[in-house]
Amino acid sequence: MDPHSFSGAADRPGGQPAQGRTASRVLVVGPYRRLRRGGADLVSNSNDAIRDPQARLDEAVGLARAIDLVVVEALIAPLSEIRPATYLGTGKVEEILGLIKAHEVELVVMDCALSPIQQRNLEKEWNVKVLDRTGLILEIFGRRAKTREGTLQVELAHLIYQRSRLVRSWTHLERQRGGFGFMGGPGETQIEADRRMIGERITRIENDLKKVQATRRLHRAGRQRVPYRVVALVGYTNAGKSTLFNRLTRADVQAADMLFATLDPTLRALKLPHGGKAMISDTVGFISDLPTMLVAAFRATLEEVIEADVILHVRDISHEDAEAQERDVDQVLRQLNIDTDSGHRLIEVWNKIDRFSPEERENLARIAARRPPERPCFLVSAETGEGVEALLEAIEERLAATRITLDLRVDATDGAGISWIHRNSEVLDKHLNENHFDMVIRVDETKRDLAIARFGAVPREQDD
Ligand SMILES: Nc1nc2c(ncn2[C@@H]2O[C@H](COP(=O)(O)OP(=O)(O)OP(=O)(O)O)[C@@H](O)[C@H]2O)c(=O)[nH]1
Ligand SMILES: [Mg+2]
Repeated sequence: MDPHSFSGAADRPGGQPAQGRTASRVLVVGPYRRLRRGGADLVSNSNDAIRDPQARLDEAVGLARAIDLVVVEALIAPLSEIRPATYLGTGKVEEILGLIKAHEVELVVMDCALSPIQQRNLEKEWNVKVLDRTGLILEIFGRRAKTREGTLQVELAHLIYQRSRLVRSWTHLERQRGGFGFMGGPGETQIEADRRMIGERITRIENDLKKVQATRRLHRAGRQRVPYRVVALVGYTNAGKSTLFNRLTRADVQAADMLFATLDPTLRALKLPHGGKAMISDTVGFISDLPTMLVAAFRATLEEVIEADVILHVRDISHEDAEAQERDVDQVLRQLNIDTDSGHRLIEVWNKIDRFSPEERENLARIAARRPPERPCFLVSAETGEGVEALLEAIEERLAATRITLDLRVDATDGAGISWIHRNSEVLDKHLNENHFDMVIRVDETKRDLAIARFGAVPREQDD
């Protein structure tokens, strides 16, 4: 059975076929809390980033469209408080019921995180399937995954989500929809069996994942022996990472005006202006309120980012929510234990500057110039190529600067230590003196403290 199938609309009239499936008619609801700031209506997400409610709703509509749902109506439902039973107040629930009937809606997307009980109650009230933001994002990822690892990771996230939502309350929705996707909830009698089955599948997938990841780690180890540096692209979905990736490598990965166009990581060679070489990786985009289970499931894929020498944070600087998006990306990076404050690995790329007038660009350039040197940013247009050369120069400079030369002494019998050194550094010089080696090594800044802690290594002067 297709684990990501959803079949809520398969037998209903009015849906349009899309890629062999029947597209559901969808109503998108943005139940946003009101925040009054400076006279304007704004909303906040779990990250307390302030957003324009319409932009937030547009994003939710974009997410629904990303899996070919037909959005027949989208509305903001301003909230003063969250109701435990139905999330929305009774009046809103009634009003939406009217819309559902009028537009023959088959699925409601609630752009928030619903508890299983709230989801069930709303489904009962409206007699249609209800999907929350997490569910929708999981559904998209399910459609996008192409590699074996990507598929397994998404499936794992799905199962963990499903397990968390198995409650004894689904009597109204039988297994009629079938499928393993969470768009059809299990019937009550099925719960115990489902829980056991999900548990078993989780174990099996975790084992499969370990195998796939072990293979990938071998490849990476092979690459590290040739000490290639890695540049990783991160950023909000649709910021232009793949477009920049293509521009930098002359590759041809899919870039599209679509949320989560990229899911599986791609790695290519990157030639730098002064003969330097690195690998560059394009990865999945982030989004506001990205389910933590997805970040966890993708952790291994994001290893390229975690271990990268330079991280390019690509931002759509022309987006009205650019600041909120930046905070969301920072939050995910922190979840991956990437220090966003010290910034010695991070370069911000302010993309899509072609959308600005010359005056606006000058203004942006002034703001950029005022940033502290350890938090640099570059104005580029991945589309036209403007500013890309300067960015490449900066990457090369950064890669050179992060290599540090160290002197150290290691016991000749310390096999593990010597092997660590060879794996993690360039050995410039090595002498056997009685029972120890004196070595001169060059390491990335990220490995410096480890080398000092483990071997008492001493950094050389910078001009060495
Ligand atoms: N005007 C303009 N549009 C751009 C620029 N860079 C990217 N775009 C457009 O922005 C959209 C998203 O670009 P992608 O490169 O797919 O974005 P991404 O960050 O890879 O997105 P995901 O893979 O979905 O996370 C596409 O329609 C691009 O053509 C730019 O510099 N200027
Ligand atoms: Mg992409």
